Amino acid sequence: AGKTMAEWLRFGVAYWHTFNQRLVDPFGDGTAQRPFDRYTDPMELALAKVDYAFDFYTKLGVQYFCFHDRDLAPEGDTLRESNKNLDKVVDRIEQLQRDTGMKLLWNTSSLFTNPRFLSGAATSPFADIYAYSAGQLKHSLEIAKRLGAENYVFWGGREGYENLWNTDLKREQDHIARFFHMCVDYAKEIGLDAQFLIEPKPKEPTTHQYDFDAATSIAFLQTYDLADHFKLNLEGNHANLAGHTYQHEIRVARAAGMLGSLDANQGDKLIGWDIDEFPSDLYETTAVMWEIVDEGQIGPRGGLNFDAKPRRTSFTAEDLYLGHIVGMDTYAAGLLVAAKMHEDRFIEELVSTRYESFDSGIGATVEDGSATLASLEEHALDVPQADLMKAVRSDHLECVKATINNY
Ligand code: GLO
Ligand code: NI
Ligand code: NI
Ligand code: NI
Repeated sequence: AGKTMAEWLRFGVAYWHTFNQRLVDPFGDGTAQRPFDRYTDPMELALAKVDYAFDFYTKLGVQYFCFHDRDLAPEGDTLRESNKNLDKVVDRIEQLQRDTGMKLLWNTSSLFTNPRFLSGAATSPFADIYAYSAGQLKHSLEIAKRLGAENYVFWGGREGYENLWNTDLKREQDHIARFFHMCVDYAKEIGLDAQFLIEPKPKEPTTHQYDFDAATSIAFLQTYDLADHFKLNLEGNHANLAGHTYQHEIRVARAAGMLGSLDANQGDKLIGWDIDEFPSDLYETTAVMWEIVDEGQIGPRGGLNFDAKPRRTSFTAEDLYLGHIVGMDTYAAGLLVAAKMHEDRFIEELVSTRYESFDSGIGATVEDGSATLASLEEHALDVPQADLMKAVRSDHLECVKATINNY
C-alpha cells in the first residue's frame, strides 16, 4: 500500500518493563540479572541504565522509546529535588538521542508508584496531592518538549476508586477533566506539539479505574469537551481485562476517530491480570494489523510500543532481546497476513454484501435519514415470519475463520 514495513511497524521499547523490572512477583524477589545492577549510587545507576537502554535500542534496531519520569531518576524529598535528578538524566538522553537518532514515541508521568498517590493523583480527594501531581506533570510536559515527544500518554493508574461509599465520583471526574484542560493549555503555552493520549484500563491497581475501556474514555472526553485534544493509546492486555478483544478496542476507537497509538502486548487469556506478555499470537497481531492497514495508519503519530516484560523465569539480558524479537516478528507476520487479506478483499466483500439491503429500498431511507418509525412500521406490518427469515442470511462464520486460516 505504498508504505514500507518499517513505516507500518513503528516499534518502540518501554523503559519501565525493560530496564526497571526486577522480575519480582508477589511471592518472590527479583530474578533479573542486568549488567548495571552493580551500581549502588542511585544517580550513577540511573545514568548507567540509560546508556544500557540506548545500546539496547540500537542493537535491536527500533526507532522509538517510551518512559515515565520516575523510571529515569530517583525521587528526592521534594518535587524540586526530584526535578533536579530527572534533568541530569534527561541531559544524558538528549545527548544519546543526538548520537543514535532514536526518537521519543511518548513519555508520561508516574502518578501511581509513590505512596502519596494511594488514593489517586488528579482524582485524589486531597488537594495537596492534586497540586503535587499538577506540578509533576508540568515538568514532564517540559521534558516532552525538550526531547521532541511525538505523543504524550496519560494512564490513570490510580485514577479510580476502591469503594463508592467514600467516593464522590462526579467530583473526582470533574477534577481530572480540569487537570487535562490545564495540560492542554500548558502544552499550547510552551509550544509542545505532541498528540495527547489516554490509555484505558479497567482495573489494577485500582479496583475500578475511570478510563475503563475505549468506549468509556471516549464518553469522558466528549462529556468534558476534551475530544479534540486527545486520542487513545490502546493495550492488548487491558482490552482482555475489560472483557474485550484487542481488535474490539481498536475498532471502537477507529469508529470515533480516536485511534492514537498501541501498547503492543498480549494478555494470557487464563490469568485475570495485566501480565504484559510479549505478543506471540499471530491471530491477534493479524487482527490488529488488519485494523491498522484498513485505517491507513496506527494514528497520526502512533507506534507499537512493547509494553511487555519477560516472565520471572526469563532472567538474563539475552531474554530481553529475545522477547522483543518475538514481538517484532509476530507483528511483522501479522502485517504480511493482513496486507494479503486486504489485497484479496474477501473481508471487505463479505461485509458489504452483508449490509447490501441498506443500499436501496427501505434500507436506503434509513441511511438517508428519511425513514420514520411510521414508515418502517408500514413496511413491516404485514410481512410474514417466513419472509422475514428469507431476509436473514446465514453468516457462515466457520468458513470465514477457515479462510483466514489459509493465509
Ligand atoms: C499499565 C500500563 C502502563 C502504561 C504506562 C503509561 O498497566 O500498561 O504500563 O502503559 O505506565 O503510563
Ligand atoms: Ni501500557
Ligand atoms: Ni498495562
Ligand atoms: Ni504495562
